[in-house]
Amino acid sequence: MRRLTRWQVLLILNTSAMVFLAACSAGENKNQTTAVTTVSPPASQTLQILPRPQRISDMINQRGGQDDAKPVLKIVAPADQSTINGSTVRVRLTLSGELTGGYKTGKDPSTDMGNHVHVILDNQPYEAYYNLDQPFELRNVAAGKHTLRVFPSRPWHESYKNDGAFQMVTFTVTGGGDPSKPTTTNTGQVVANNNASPAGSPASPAASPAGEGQDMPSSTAGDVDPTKPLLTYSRPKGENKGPDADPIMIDFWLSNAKLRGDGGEYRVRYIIDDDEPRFIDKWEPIWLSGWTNGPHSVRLELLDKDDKPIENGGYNTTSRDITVVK
Ligand SMILES: [Cu+2]
Repeated sequence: MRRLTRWQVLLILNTSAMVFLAACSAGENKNQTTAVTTVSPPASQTLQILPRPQRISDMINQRGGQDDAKPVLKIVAPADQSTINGSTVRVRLTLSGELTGGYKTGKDPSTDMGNHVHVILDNQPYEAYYNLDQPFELRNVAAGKHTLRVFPSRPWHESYKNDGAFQMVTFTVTGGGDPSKPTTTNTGQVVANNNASPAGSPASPAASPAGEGQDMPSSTAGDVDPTKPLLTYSRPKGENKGPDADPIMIDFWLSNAKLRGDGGEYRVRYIIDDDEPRFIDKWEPIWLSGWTNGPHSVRLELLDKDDKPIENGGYNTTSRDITVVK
């Protein structure tokens, strides 16, 4: 069945309210005037896929072959299947592989950009890790089982998709942090707010106008099988402004699944706000243009050959609340 758009739902609700109010005023409330608020339709948004923006092609050209690098990550800590006492998890990564064009991670102080690693606790929005020589810690991690996923990304947050780029471990925290406080990194970035409903529930764009950092659930691992098809949501997240506001890149990591356009049988479905679902059949980023200012939701789902969502610990269907600031 076709999904109703937000506007259609509003229209139905508004129409029912008017019928109800009319019925009331026909009865005992004859003398009472009732103001019926007219709901304005949201500013129209028609998204279209654009080719890779010129400013990014320019960056690729200036990077001297770094985009052909095949960076391979290793999660040294936490060790897979390890148990950590206390609530601080130290993350240590090493980088190897074909580091062509002088590829290295780190922020260029003049542009505040650079190659970096996306670090994902459970199924939270990623945190960026630029200088792998500096410590990276997750603090106030909740007691229980967790997953950590990492992969290298370009300065504009597009992931490297070569073999060995993506790594994942599962670990258990005993003791754990204070559940009334957020989980943060050692630099104070909030990784999980520990204050909302469980992960995996489709996000409503109105629920979290400030986007990322507002409504993040208490974080523990999904029951993920690392040998099964797995979609890892990467971009977009949080606030998207300036040149990142339009077009906005959708990017994800795929493990154990090849998309139809790449000779496999899987596909990725994406739903922006409550619009019609659309599909991605090649594993590469897409750039979507035409966003209206304000809050939006982006949902990615991994589908099998029958277009059915593939369950894997809840990670294969992920919604993020984002904000567009133009
Ligand atoms: Cu990034």
